[in-house]
Amino acid sequence: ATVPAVLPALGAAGAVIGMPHIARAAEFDLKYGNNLPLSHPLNVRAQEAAERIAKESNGKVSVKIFPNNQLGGDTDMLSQVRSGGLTFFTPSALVIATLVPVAAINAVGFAFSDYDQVWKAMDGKLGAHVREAISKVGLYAFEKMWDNGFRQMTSGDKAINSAADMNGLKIRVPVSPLSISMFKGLGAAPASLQFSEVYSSLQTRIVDAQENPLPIIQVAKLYEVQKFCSLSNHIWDGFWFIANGRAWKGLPADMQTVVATAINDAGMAQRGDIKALNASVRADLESKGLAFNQPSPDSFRAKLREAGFYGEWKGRFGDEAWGLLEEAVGKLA
Ligand code: X2X
Repeated sequence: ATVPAVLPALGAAGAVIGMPHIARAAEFDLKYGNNLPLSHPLNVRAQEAAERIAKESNGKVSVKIFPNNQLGGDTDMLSQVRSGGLTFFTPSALVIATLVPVAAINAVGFAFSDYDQVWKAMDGKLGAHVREAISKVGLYAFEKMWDNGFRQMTSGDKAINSAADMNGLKIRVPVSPLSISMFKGLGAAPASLQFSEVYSSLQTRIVDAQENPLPIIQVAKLYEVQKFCSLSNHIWDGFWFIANGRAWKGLPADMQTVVATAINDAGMAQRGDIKALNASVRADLESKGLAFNQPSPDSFRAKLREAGFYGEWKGRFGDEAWGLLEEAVGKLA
């Protein structure tokens, strides 16, 4: 190779004229971990947000995504985002509640009846109350919650038509005190397992049932290891997009704006994706062999009341949060 006798002149921005553009290392290398397969709308929209952030920050901020429990399960990622090993994480409200108990308030059984109620509450006073509680443990929660969906039950041996069918049912639930309490109240035998273990625990029959929104049942292929799906709509669940507090404060204000705008906009688009999927995914799952039924919520609600579920959780969440929930959905207990 020949060495040029005269080095090319440096341009104003420091780029070498006549040389191919060499990507500079970002000033802020941020890591985002989550528990869902790449094909889930959460990952599709997060990838778009990462590209927008790179562009609008002129390459200063880079967000690298670790999907599908690559960095460990929810419990591991929650401790990583607290320590700063991870910058961003999207725990379900059920899961971040192990750290911030009031965050599970949206998951009270059969509280929300539709998405109008959900977004009015979570984009309004109830969501603000939870974000405030999240900030007290050194985490920053972006304004717009992302959608997981209304949770439905699947089972392997028999369809769940009423609360009576849940007696003794071994059902996997997330690592969430509220989920355990609710399914015990329904007479089932719930087991907390991280999402990374759900498919194999159903396959090996450690548990016989699980509960998740339809888009997750689809992308995680749970129809391969379950036969029945009961459209119970028992919990509305969403993901809080959270950041390590120190890392967040370490970003200059203009970069915070770029990141927050991209993430909140992506969250809004992701809500639309789940809405569209909700309309189409049942037919797809039926074609894959899952048998659907739609039980009335009455027997489930009655069983939960009888078990003292609502009274207990009103006490645990406190009057202020419970009042905000009831403002959104009507009287519960
Ligand atoms: O673990 C689950 O079931 C999931 C994917 O819905 C949550 O993140 C709570």
